Amino acid sequence: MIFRALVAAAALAVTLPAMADEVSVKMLNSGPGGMMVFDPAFVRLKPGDSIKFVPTDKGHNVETIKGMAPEGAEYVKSAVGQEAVVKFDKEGVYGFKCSPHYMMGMVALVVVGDKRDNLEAAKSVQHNKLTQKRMEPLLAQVQ
Ligand SMILES: [Cu+2]
Repeated sequence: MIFRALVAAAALAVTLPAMADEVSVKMLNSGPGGMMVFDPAFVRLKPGDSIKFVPTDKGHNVETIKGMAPEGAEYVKSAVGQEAVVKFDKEGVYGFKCSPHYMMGMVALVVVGDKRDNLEAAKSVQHNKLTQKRMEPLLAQVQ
């Protein structure tokens, strides 16, 4: 009896496709991390998952930080004030900024899958002092 149930469960696990998830990240003038923030600012994903960047407050966008994306990843730059859905197929570490508020430390970090090939490269990217202060604890969450 138990054996049959286990076989059935195993067959189900194999035949069900891995479900892709979509995570919402709000873009805010003021949030848990202070002024001008992505919320959450740190997101962990499986390959194939997406993030919907929601301009809850207008005047924000999302853009790839140069040097903070896995090789072959698509460069992202959304229009200010517009919702943007970004799909993540390449494993690795992704840094994002809001173009108008990068200097104010509006950054986010996304980790996809288990590969960390570009982590050291991402860590070596230079930001201004305020942005660096926000980026460091995000990078510290990558494992
Ligand atoms: Cu912004």
